[in-house]
Amino acid sequence: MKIGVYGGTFNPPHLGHLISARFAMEYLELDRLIFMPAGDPPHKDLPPNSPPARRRLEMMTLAADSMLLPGRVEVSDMEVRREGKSYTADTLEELHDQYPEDELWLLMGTDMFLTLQHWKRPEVICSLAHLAAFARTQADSGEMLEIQAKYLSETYGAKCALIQLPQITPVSSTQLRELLAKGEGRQYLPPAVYGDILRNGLYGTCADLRDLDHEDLTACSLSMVYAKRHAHILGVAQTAVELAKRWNCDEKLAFRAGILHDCTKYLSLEDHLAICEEYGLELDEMEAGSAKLLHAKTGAALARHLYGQNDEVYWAIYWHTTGKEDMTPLEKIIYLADYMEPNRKFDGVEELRRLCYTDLDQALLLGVRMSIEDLNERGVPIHKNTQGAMDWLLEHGKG
Ligand code: DGI
Ligand code: FE
Ligand code: FE
Repeated sequence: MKIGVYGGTFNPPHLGHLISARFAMEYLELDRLIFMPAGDPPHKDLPPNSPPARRRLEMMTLAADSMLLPGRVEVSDMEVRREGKSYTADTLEELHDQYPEDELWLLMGTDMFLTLQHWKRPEVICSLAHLAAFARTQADSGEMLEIQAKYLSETYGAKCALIQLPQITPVSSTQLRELLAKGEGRQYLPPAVYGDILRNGLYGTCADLRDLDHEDLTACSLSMVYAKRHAHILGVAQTAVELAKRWNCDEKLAFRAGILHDCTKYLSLEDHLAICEEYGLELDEMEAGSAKLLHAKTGAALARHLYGQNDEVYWAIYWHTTGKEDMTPLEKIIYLADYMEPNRKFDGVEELRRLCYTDLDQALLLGVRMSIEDLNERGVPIHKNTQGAMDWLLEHGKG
């Protein structure tokens, strides 16, 4: 197996890293790629406003996840865990012990490649891994790299690949930190990384989370969930806006409820219960044991208390999983957008989409009915509010 090892401070990780990683994976035909954030980089001091290593590791984890290559791309905490300076030779020894049969490729930028002989134990590095250097600018591609490759090969028996990147993202982490402090630069970051930076006030950003524009609110929400759910969340927000237009509801509120509706989807039951406790949410027995049911309530709580959303948004999120009797138009819209946004695929979804634009209550009835059938088939107990939604629609002649 060919394994790429991409080290760096990732302070912060940005699109340039991801583009070069993806390109290297194809170019070198790597089976796997391991991002390796440095704990304490030996070659440079981190600037004073740098977040701690654990936070850089978390940002890198969000960035790697956004590549949507689960099983192929991972982030290692090996250097963050290790005491003292993060020497690449130590890391490669550890990786070699872990993967004795595999071919390791060390990926790095030009500047690193050109100084490799000054690193600690370059002979160890070159014996345990092949080297791949990214040429960052056109000028890089020239003679210097060739000369260095020849030198490393003659001196240490290194095998080198020079990778000319087709598309250079015109930003460095240094520039990016400056931009972030001025409230700029989000276009250079995976949205989830940008959201993480905002939520934690990193790099001098001091966004008021209770007053974010839609783009920043989106970034924050996406930073709270795995990337495999991003398309769904964006789909719900977009669909909710379209339904709001159709049914004369507030499009902005629809967007915000849609974008935040699943923000707590991947919290543990323990974390859900802690949020419920903090905000005084009352739970029945079924809810208290089900993270699946609780994410609607905790999502609503964070929308209100963390992101400053109003009651309409709060309740639309609160009821999005079960529904309830006598729902408001916005509650119906979020429930239905969640059900039939463009990424949802199941028998009958077309019929449900059509009904959403012709008769909201008929659509709701169909949605609740399908939901109950599905839960019954899977042997999952029906929550009283799900049943309440159904009974109310039938009693009020919507059937
Ligand atoms: O969060 P999503 O996956 O986008 O969708 P959702 O908020 O509708 O959540 C779906 C999950 O909620 C699904 O795993 C089943 C669960 N659920 C929905 N209604 C009920 C329910 N679970 C129980 N026990 N009872 C319900 O009435
Ligand atoms: Fe949900
Ligand atoms: Fe959802």
